[in-house]
Amino acid sequence: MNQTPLRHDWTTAEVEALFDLPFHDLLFQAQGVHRANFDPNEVQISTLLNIKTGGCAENCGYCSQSAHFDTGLEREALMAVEEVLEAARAAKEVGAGRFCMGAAWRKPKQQDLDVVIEMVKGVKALEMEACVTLGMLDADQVEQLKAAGVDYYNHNLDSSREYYDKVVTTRSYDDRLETIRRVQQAGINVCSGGIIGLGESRRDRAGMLIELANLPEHPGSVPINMLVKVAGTPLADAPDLDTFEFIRTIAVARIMMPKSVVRLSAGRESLSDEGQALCFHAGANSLFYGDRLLTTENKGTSADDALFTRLGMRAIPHH
Ligand code: SAM
Ligand code: DTB
Ligand code: SF4
Repeated sequence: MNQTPLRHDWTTAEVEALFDLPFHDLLFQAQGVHRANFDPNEVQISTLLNIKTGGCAENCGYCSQSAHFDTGLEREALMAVEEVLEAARAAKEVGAGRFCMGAAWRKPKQQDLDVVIEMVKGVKALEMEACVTLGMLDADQVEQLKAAGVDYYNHNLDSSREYYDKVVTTRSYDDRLETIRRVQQAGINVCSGGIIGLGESRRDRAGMLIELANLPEHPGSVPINMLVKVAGTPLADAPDLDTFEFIRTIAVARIMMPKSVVRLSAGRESLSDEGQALCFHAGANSLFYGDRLLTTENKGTSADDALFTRLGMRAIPHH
């Protein structure tokens, strides 16, 4: 296989030039990078579970779970360990290699972290990869998660530094980067990406990908979410995003971070099968498998299986 050099010095002009390419030139380049680094007919599948729902202190303008907006979502306490492990077993049964647990917290409290650690240990005992997303972490919390065997920590940058305070004001971009750095330094794989369709510009999309690629290490997983518009949130009426722009973003992420797994994440409900196929062609090679994301609907597993068959793709537990 070709060794694509990993770069951490992308400039805005270069990345904007990628976005500006004719669509097929961009996809051709992305597919070339993809093939040099991955089997293009394989897709990794992860299953997601919201282990603690709603009531979050942060004000992320897209989120159904923020306590700042009335989205009609009912708050739920942290789930019981056994209930979570039952869901993990079911996910393993359908072939998921990674079990991702999300909690609507700004930062976990110690008593809650103790419970999450039991969940992580239980998932590891099933021989699955364990991923958690719990908000910001201090160094001690990162160490506890590392010791429990967490494989991935999800913490998205979500947008560019410049656009960030249009979306959330209860934390800063640097808070976000700091947690990511701590996680990386502890040797936990980072899963970090963002949301497209927040009303940001192409320059913001480029800026976000540059921040991700210019981290000391490229995140192992890069989830690219399309905004799911949630009634009651400030972004409920965000302008519709051109699907081609979403696909372009995946392609540019693939070119910039050639060895990272790029996950076609939220928003698949509003993509056609053809749209999803173009996302795979652009270099996406992972998705969330299951009927729900955290609080919103996802494509069902039988629809995904049918699509994989039609495209001659294989679902694999991990890369
Ligand atoms: N509270 C933690 C945090 O913010 O890091 C973990 C859970 S949070 C819901 C995880 C990610 O889900 C967010 O960073 C965002 O990228 C994504 N997300 C949340 N709501 C979304 C929506 N309506 N549309 C698309 N992505 C969304
Ligand atoms: C990520 O980037 N996307 C996932 C996962 N990481 C945690 C979450 C998507 C959430 C979509 C909105 C919802 O279901 O509430
Ligand atoms: Fe809370 Fe995460 Fe939702 Fe922001 S995205 S409101 S931090 S659950």
